[in-house]
Amino acid sequence: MKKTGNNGGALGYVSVVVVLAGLAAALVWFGIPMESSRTKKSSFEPKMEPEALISKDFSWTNDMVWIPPGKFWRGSETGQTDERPVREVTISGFWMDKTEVTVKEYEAFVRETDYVTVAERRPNPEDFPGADPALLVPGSVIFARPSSPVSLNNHYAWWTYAPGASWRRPEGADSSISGKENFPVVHVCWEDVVAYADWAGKRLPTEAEWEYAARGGFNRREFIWGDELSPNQQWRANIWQGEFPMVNSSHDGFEGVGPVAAFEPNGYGLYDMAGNVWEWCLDWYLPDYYATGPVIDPPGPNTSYDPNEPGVMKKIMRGGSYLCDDSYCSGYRPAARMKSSPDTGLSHTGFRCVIPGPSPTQIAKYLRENS
Ligand SMILES: [Ca+2]
Ligand SMILES: [Ca+2]
Repeated sequence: MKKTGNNGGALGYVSVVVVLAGLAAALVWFGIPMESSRTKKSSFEPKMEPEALISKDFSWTNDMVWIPPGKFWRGSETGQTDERPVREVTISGFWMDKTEVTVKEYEAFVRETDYVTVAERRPNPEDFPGADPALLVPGSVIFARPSSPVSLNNHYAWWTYAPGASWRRPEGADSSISGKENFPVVHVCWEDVVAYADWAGKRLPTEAEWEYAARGGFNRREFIWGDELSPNQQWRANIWQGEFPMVNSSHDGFEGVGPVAAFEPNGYGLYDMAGNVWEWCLDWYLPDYYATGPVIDPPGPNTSYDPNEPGVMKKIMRGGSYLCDDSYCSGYRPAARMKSSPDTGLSHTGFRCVIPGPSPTQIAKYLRENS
């Protein structure tokens, strides 16, 4: 198992602002704001108390699994420096979506609310001083496999701004979601996923909750299924085989995003906690948070700092994607941390949600007393 330097981050350092600026000489970017004005500030307060759900039916539990309260060893001694120090962390129980949020689920939210995702909004010219307004069109960033060898240090070689790309057109203006209802929704930025979570009466998982759930009740394993990447030559997740970013041998059965739940679930019954698409978390990113943060239900820091891009606030995302391979990213390890600009949805980024309670025991008690 190779442990590379920080190059795995290049998959996550992409911001729509930076890519736009990198692509067109006409787009001269004089400073990256904390949050692009393409997004509006999104204050999220977890509002789901156990009592809030007691009066409703419990059919929502069908698509979620209960992650029991407990302790786990967070981080990795052998991974990146921001995965240390390894500390035992205590987590309260919560429900978690079994799968990444699907196109069908996101579509239901949009149909009911008329929500317009950030990728579908016209970029604000004030964010791009000096740019030709004609170039500022709605769109998103997609992976485009280079046709000749490229330096792994230059992620512009495989990320490109695609006008018209959005969750409805995941591969660009001419693509569609027809037949992909069971695929994870992508091209959703942090604001877009929080809007969905609010609508669904859920919230994003904290980074600690996400890792605890991903480990599936097993401690200190390299991967969520064990310590071998592909036991018996069997791939256990939709990741990248071949030579990133040019040769994708798709030995796991999927060249790009695949349908949710195509692989065996983890120990808690959660699907795709490794690979397929990255999953946004609630937390800001701080590289040294494990050394300084609390060890009981860590809520995440209240600020962000990424030494690789000091001017850009970053949110955590977890689990790796179909673009992660052993030599380059290995973001599918449960300990691997990734961060990305919250204003940017990408073709490999989605999410899933959690609900802190009530526990199955509380539900059973309620049903007993109210039947
Ligand atoms: Ca694959
Ligand atoms: Ca995933």
